Amino acid sequence: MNGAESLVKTLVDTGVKVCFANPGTSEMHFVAALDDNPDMRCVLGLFEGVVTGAADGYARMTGMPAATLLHLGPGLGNALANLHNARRARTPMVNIVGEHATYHRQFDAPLTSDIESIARPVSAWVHTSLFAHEVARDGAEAVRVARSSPGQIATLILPADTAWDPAPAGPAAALPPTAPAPITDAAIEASATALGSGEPAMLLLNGAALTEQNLAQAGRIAAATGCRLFSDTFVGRVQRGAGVVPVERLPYFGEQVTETLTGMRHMILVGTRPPVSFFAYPGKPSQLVPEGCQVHGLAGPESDIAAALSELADRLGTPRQVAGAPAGRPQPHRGGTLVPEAIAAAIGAWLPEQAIIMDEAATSGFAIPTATAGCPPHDWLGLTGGAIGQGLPAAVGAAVACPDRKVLALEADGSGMYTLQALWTMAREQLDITVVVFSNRKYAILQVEFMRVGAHNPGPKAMSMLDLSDPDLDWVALARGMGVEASRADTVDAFNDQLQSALAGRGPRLIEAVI
Ligand SMILES: Cc1ncc(C[n+]2csc(CCOP(=O)(O)OP(=O)(O)O)c2C)c(N)n1
Ligand SMILES: [Mg+2]
Repeated sequence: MNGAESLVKTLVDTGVKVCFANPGTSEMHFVAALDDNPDMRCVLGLFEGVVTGAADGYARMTGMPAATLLHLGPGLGNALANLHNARRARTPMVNIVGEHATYHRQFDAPLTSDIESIARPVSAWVHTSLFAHEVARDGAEAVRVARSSPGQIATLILPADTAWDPAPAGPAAALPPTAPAPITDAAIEASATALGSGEPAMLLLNGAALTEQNLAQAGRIAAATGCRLFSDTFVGRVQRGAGVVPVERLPYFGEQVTETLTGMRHMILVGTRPPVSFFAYPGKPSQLVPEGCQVHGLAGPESDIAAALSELADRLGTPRQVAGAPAGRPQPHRGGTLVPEAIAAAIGAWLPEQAIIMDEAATSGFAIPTATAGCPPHDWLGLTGGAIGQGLPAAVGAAVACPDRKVLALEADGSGMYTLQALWTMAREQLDITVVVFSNRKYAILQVEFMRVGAHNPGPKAMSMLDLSDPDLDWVALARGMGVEASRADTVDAFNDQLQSALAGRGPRLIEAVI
């Protein structure tokens, strides 16, 4: 057995069953080892941002890390934006980054770079293997770090000779990940006192707090005390729909958050930090905890969130069960030109049971959360780190993770263009994904932000930086060129027909919604 084979076997043995890959010469022995291992699924991405975004989507849905395979510093660099999003989602992930053989580095061949420095800002753990016989143990440690609460990114750099040299001892055994941190009685007591004060209070939830089970506990707390339940604006994954305890989502703009939270006296944090404005704006506050509101840290992201919520609910003496969101679907619109509200109504009308929505719809998606609130239970994945280009790759990963569930990727046109190569992987793997591209042919949000930051009136040169027309993107041709069946809709009726047929069928489909 060589080092690469010992690593792949270790990954499989420790629960890593999928490798999203974009390989090069230095990774050839790792690629060969994948071949020998029927328990490791390999998925090719044609850009490294697709690879890491897919690994993120996969782990959000399974709770288990996928491996990525990336080519030296430049490959890792291409992958960085979606590694940033994954880090912000607290996603478990194991990156395997190929490197020149240990003895070759001194010659400064063209692909030589400081890989560890590129990896560090997005990784909780970075390590370069030095000997083939250490690779398996290093791999087990990478999986241990990735699986440690609440989920982390581990990057293992694999010099080519550590992959091809013999590793006779073979694979390494799994190492126990760090468990969620226990909750103190003092934290439960402080939160119970605040909630019992009769003053306006809220829970701010993120991470594991947004699973159906943990939301049920949060719902018990709300039923007992009248507190409101909020999530952060952008969350990795929230379970929602009929029968699930609903959460309000904090709005995007700071002043909307301030308005929403006015009068709040207690904010209890569960799996998150106090809210801050996405950007700074001249003369506007960065921190969004309202004046006079006390913040109570019940559970951090790394904490045992399930225990925190259930123990607090028990302490408050609440009923064992509370009702979730009522079932109900909107009526689809009929006739007329296509507008975002009509798209939202259609999605609400026909969203399949157990669908997975990946939301990167940006400004066009505003009506979809309300339209789908009473749909059958589904998962909602968000853009956690603000680095656009996550949606299509994460949809790939979610579909690989959950082959029996329909994935609906809601994709703004500008965001989609960063990682559109994901469409090819959808076709190659025949993934059951319906992509709706919101083709407004502009960076609409930046046109709004232009005014909000107080920049002077935009002239034609400035506006052309925020505009995607001239030429118009032809999403139908782009998708077909990568093997994905596609159609265009600019009327409500056409969109309704196309969405219904896409959701009723199986396999990848793209609808360009011209709005
Ligand atoms: C990696 C990355 N590059 C650039 C940006 C800056 N940015 C934020 S929104 C945006 C345009 C979004 O346009 P689109 O996806 O079409 O959504 P729309 O605003 O039109 O709804 C850009 C370029 C970013 N957030 N992330
Ligand atoms: Mg746009």
